[in-house]
Amino acid sequence: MPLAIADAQAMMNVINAAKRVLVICHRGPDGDAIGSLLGIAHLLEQQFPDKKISMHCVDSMPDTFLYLPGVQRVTLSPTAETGDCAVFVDCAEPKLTELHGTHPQLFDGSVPTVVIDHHPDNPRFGTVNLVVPQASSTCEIIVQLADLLDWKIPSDIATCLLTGVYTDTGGLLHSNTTSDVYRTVARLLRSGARHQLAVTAVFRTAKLSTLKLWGRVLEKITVTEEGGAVSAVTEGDFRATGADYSELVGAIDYVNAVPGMRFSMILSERDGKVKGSIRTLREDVDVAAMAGKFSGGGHRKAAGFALPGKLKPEVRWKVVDQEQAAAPPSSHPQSASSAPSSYPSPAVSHPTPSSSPPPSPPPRKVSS
Ligand SMILES: [Mn+2]
Repeated sequence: MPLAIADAQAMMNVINAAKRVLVICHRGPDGDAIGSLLGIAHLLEQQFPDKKISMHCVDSMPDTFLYLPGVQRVTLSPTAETGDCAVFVDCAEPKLTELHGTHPQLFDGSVPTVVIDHHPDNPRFGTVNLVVPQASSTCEIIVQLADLLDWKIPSDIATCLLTGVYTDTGGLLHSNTTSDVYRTVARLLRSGARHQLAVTAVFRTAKLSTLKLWGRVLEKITVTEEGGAVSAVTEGDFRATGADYSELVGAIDYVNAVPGMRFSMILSERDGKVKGSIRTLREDVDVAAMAGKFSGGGHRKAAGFALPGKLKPEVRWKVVDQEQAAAPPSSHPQSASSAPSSYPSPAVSHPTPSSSPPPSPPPRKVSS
């Protein structure tokens, strides 16, 4: 269901009644969070020149997005005053802002708020909620909003909004890339969005440390008996490559590219925990259920978990008799078909979290 004009008008009533507008996105901001933060803030400045519009995020902006016009104006936590209103973008729930503890007035109804989001499980925590689960991204909703209200989208704002559509659809490759997404992209390009700027920064730029870390991930891929492509990175890998944890994001797509797998997984060690990211391309595999076994969660095709512990690599050797070793190649990718017939066939198991079962960690959802 597209955005309703009544919702757009309800948002206008909140903004009209306020002196200042605090626009807020979630912690650990991605392209959609930052694109929608800048996009709606700039649109509001254009439409309400007499109001003070400020942009906030508890985390600083990642280098990848420093090309976005106006990004340097984003500041950390806001100071909420009487007469303010707040607009939350791309926030699936209050705690993702990290302001729920420090700024209760933004969540208890004292300050009127507008929530613009596309996450289906958004609890609609605003005074006015523009929640459109069918939208690929929050930026796509903001384009709809601007068109409903007959607001112009100048080139700089179009570049911000296009960035969010690109990043949340993985460069128009994910299954959420509907015909509406293509229409939105065409509309933004007509408005002068600088798409090569976005493509180069988001999809064609990687730090040396990131490439080195990904090299380790790719080198260590093993195929498990259950049909999983699994890799793992240790604290030592992070130290040796100089990469931080955030640089692992995206590597899973390469592990997931091994043909014929039921699922793919990257295990990573961080701060005494082992984090797992799981993906699948198959309809008949539910990785959220797999992650659930380790107190994690997520979606059917992308999920994750975190367990206390460390990674312990393990090598398994299997002794087979001559007849078996000489048998024609089986369908199993680890069969020793090319080994001389009298050799034992090596089967390398994937590294597994080596800790004893954790003292039942509280159920949590690990974003994937
Ligand atoms: Mn989003």
